[in-house]
Amino acid sequence: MNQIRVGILMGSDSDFPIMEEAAHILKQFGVGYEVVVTSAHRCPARTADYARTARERGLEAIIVGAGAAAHLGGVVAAETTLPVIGVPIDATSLRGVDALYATVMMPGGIPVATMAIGKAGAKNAGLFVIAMFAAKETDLANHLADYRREMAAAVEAKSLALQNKLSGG
Ligand code: RP5
Repeated sequence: MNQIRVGILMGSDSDFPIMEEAAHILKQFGVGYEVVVTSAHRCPARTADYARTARERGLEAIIVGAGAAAHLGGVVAAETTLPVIGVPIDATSLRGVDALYATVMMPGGIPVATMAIGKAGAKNAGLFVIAMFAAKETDLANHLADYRREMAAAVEAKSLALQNKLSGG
């Protein structure tokens, strides 16, 4: 197992089907991570303790997913100087817009880098961490450039396939 560099936190195990997208990216890039369920509301002391000790345990970034009354990212950011990336989750009748606002609208002084709602946001949280680490790590930077090239090639292939289908080819 790679050294654990990133914490992936979520307010409930019900967030995992979304947050596993971040884990998939970190795994793909060979960056070690841990997955932890902890809540800003249901277990505030455990959450604060995790954030306060994160740096001394060797973590370099924390990805946080939360849905209802999504304060987890902000609470974690308040307790650590590590970069915190927030993922709003669609967990209520407001379809995640509530979580987006709660996560993104931090008061000046305590930032949470907020991604899109849902799976795209979780995936991008993983990629954002890779981009941060890649600023100083050439292997990761090369891997990220390859990832982008493959993505572009996949779009081209899909376009060709669609054109062939439409032209009856
Ligand atoms: C939030 O409440 C969690 O992040 C989750 O998105 C939402 C619902 O949690 P459960 O009731 O499914 O445990 O704290």
